[in-house]
Amino acid sequence: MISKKLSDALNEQMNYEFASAHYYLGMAGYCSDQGLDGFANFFQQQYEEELFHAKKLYNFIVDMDLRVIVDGLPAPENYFDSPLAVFESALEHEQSVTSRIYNLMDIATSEKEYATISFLQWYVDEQIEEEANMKDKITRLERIQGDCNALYLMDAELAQRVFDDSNGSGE
Ligand code: OFO
Repeated sequence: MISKKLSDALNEQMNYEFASAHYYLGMAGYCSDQGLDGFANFFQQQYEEELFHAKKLYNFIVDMDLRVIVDGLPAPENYFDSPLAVFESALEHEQSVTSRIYNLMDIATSEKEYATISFLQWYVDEQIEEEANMKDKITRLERIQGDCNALYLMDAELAQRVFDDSNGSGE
């Protein structure tokens, strides 16, 4: 029987994933406003990916016969100083998600809830890709600096990103 503490923590993470989607939509809006439609697409696909993460948690909570409790969404950031600042903020956000997943895993492990541990392992693995993806964009933007041609080439590349909901990946 899953404890109330673990059930609450799973709901909290589900709500955090919905908030993450909202957060990335704010970034997409900023990028569109800057004329960077490829960057905007990257964050729109990230929005879809976060909804997938949230709904995966929703389904698990239901499957475990627990109660889903949907919370309100905090207002996301809508203004940034540059595309680099957007990705720095995204990386910081993903690092906070990783730490939350680890805390959740600690609770499940301490309660010997093996089904939840197995379920959460997917998120542990996913966070490696989430952080690496943001770090890669930061490295490239630091190299680009004020080079507009390189920025638009990167924009064209990011326009190709498509979220694949068959496996939850959007590389
Ligand atoms: Fe759901 O991993 Fe990003 O936030």
